[in-house]
Amino acid sequence: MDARYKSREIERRSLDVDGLKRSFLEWLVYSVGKDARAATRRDWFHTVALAVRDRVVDRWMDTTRSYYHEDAKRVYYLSLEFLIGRLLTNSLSNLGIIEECRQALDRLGLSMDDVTDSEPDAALGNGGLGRLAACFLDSMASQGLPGYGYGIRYEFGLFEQRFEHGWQVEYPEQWLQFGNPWEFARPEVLYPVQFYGRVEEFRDSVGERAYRWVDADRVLAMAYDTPVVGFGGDTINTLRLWSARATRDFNFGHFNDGAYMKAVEQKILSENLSRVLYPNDATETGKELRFKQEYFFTSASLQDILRRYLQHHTSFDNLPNKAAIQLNDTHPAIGIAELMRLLVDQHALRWDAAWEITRATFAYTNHTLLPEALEAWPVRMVERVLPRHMQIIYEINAKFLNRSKARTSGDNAKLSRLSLIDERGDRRVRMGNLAFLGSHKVNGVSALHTDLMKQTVFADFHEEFPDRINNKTNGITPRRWLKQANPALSELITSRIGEGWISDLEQIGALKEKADDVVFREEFRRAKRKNKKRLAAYIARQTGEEVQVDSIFDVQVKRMHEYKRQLLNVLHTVALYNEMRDNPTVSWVPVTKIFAGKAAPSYHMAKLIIKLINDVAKVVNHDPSVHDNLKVVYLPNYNVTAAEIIIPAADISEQISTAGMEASGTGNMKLALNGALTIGTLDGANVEIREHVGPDNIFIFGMTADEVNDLRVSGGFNPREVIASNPSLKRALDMISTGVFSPDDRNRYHPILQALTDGGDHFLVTADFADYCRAQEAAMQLYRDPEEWTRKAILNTASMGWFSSDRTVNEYAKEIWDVHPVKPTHEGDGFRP
Ligand code: F58
Repeated sequence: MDARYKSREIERRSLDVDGLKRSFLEWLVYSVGKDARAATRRDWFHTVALAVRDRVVDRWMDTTRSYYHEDAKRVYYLSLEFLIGRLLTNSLSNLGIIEECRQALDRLGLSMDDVTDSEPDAALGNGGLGRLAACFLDSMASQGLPGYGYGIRYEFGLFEQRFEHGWQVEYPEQWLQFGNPWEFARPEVLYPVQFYGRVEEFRDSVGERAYRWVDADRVLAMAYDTPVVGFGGDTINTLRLWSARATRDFNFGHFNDGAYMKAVEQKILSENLSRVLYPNDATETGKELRFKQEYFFTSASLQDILRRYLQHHTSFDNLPNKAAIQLNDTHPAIGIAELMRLLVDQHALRWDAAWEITRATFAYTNHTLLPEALEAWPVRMVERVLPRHMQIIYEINAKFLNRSKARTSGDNAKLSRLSLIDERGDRRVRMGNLAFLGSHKVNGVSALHTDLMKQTVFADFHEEFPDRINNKTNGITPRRWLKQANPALSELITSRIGEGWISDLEQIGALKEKADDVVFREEFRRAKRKNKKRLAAYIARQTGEEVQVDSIFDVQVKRMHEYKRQLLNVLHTVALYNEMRDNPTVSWVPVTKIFAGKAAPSYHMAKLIIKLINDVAKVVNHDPSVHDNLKVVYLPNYNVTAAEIIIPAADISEQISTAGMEASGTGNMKLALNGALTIGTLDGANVEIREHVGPDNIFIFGMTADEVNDLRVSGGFNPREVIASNPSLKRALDMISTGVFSPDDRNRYHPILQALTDGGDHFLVTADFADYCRAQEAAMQLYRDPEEWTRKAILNTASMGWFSSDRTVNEYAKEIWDVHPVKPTHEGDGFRP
């Protein structure tokens, strides 16, 4: 090879400061096309990202090649959402070259923060479900597991949230506007995906009845690949996202007639499939487009998986030994019918053989018990959009119900609950039932949630298939949520116990003994204070509000939903405000209530609660009689990037959902790992967090899931009585209902009051209020004793080792996927970070 090329090759891989600097200059000029004097921050971000990407490409190919050569069993994580956030710091951190990069930029007169802050946040998800998928990608790569993510490359991610007069207003999130340096477009990786049309019956070569799907519309799915850098840079996995392309760019007939609009109409319509992420959380829109999105990415992914499998194999018998497909919720569950179609219609397998292969290949994770969030598509729509799949679903159902009939000794009510079709009213396909039946394993995401699955949504299925449901408590990646988001605390931890915790979070347990070390406590507090200062500056920039760094940072950040009970928190805020005003001579512990989170655009009650919090903030923050002892802020546009600033700064973590309703929660884990003390109900993974951190180091309050259930079964309770008997609650509600916080519109909050009284207070806000206030009071008292507070905070951090997503994916790998780590062979680049 020409020596000049050779040296450039080496340059591309160089990880030292000089090599990085030279690469940056080269990339800036030759790829971004800018002179250093004219380059904007964004240009520098693109430059650095492209140079970093160079450093992963060889290792990425090595990884892919190793999987191929070993014909390793792969796991395919199918998810309609990947909430990845920014990738620059993450890639640098996992490659172990943050400092080198900082210095290289420094030599160019640039600040690393300016460069990293120019990266848009990739928000291809709504909340916990999407972020879990992103944490799993990081963990699979860091564990050396052959894992692929498959999803949609949405042109618009989750909407940008702004506040106008305190109301949430949505704006499009144009994350791709300036290009995405991390992705590789693969115009040659293209699969047809069909919709509509009809099914034709015919006789195959041996005279058997067979079917083909004809006269369908076609869209193409084109791949975009993003390398997923594992910690240490040894394994680089792939996230493959599909983008919709029209089959014909122009209809020339129309175009020649001068009907330009008509000519491009078809193109725009088919490409709408990957246009926008549905922003709904918990309630399904029932939109045909959403259903088509699900099928679009699932079909393309399955075609790609089968193509890869067929490179090494001629029969499908081995598919379950070479591919595990994990369904992240029911969004890709149509894949069960699709794989049956591919195997039976396209590859001429017999039904029973195909069904066995399908079931052995798929596994399904459930993320919610809320009935309104369980997907059920109208039969009429499925029939129209995917006629062959509807037939297949009927066939699966008929065979299953026939078999069950004998076993249930004709219990018709049970059979109708087991059916894939909900026959009540408008007939619907129950995607949860399809996912259950077509999978060999079904899991919940916390111990409590898995138990409740067995008792509620899947009780009948659990009776039929007692070994199928298992639990996989969620986890979070310590790389992003501690090392990267909280450098102050990470460095302190590493200085005491070494850096083993980054890839083996259980090692963080060694900090437990440091909880009694005064010097360590002091340093732990210093790290927290640094993070609080950073957050205070962020709050000032975002909201104009000045908050006291030494106040309690009481944080509730998550999607806005009634079951998550931000309302309970704001009611406590009003009650505390009243107490402070009533007792001005008491020396109050200053409190800053910090909220963030988006509401689904059509979820009116959630939006009204956001407005209430903003209205309360306006009054409280400007009332001199509380002497700045109470501040309320609602940070706009919560996303992964904001979370990385907020979470490390929290003193208190609010995890206050109505017991039984939050499947797991993962924010609860991030906050506790960063040394926040939890105020929470015994819901989701809070139960397990309590077991790990110990009951003395967490503030538990409220009704248990069993108590909630008993209360509901016995016909509910009378919230009016509860309100009448609690003067502080009554006063807070009276203030809200009489317009103290909404003088411009006194009736604004009637729907909230209504829901809490006549509506029966479904989420038990009033029922849990008194105990919540007690827990808050206990936390405030403890905060007066900084040593004791810090001791408990350290114990929280030190006890969260088990909640690493490395542990979670290893459990999936062993107990569901049967996949094993593969060590890639790297061809002579000498790279060892
Ligand atoms: C969340 N679900 C659960 N759904 O609410 C949370 O408890 C759990 O920790 C997390 O999954 C991970 O297991 C969630 O985020 C969604 O965002 C769906 C998006 C699509 C529409 C329905 C809700």
